[in-house]
Amino acid sequence: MISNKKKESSKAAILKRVKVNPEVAVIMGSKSDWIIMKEATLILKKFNVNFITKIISAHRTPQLMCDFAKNAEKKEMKIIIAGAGGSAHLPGMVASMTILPVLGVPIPTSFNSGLDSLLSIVQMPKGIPVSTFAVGKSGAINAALNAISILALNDVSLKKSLTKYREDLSNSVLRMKIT
Ligand code: RP5
Repeated sequence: MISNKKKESSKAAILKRVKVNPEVAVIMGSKSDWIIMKEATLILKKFNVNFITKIISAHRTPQLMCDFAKNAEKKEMKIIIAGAGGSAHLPGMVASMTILPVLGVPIPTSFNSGLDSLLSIVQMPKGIPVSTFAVGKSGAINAALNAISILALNDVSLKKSLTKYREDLSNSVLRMKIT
């Protein structure tokens, strides 16, 4: 059983972090991807990580994609989370134009629940990596948590928050009961 005092201190650990310029970009190929990608932003908000969101279509707005990818580092972005569905070339194309880590989230589609998106993002030929996550909301959440763990390498308060988050996860399982 977690005491109220403990609960409060865990909340404080997460809220303590001083906001800095956006460090994470959450981009997606279409507004239709937002229902999935929103999950990543909820996690980033929870950890008080500043981010931007942007719709960038690799095949419908290729110039916008190039401009974004080439300028992301100059704008002091540290990590790019990119969601795309179908042929899902957005994460790979963005990764080809920046050395920032690109975390790819396959969006579910009507074809085999998004297997097309998953294979497209995960099968990057050697040389240009895209870290690839599970299809759908779990992938979006884990991409955000992975971004936080990368940022936590140089951020003590984020590291504490992430450790607490893991403890809370463990505790939630320990509290599970089968009726
Ligand atoms: C991709 O095509 C997007 O990432 C989206 O998942 C998919 C469908 O886009 P809409 O037709 O809904 O705009 O570019």
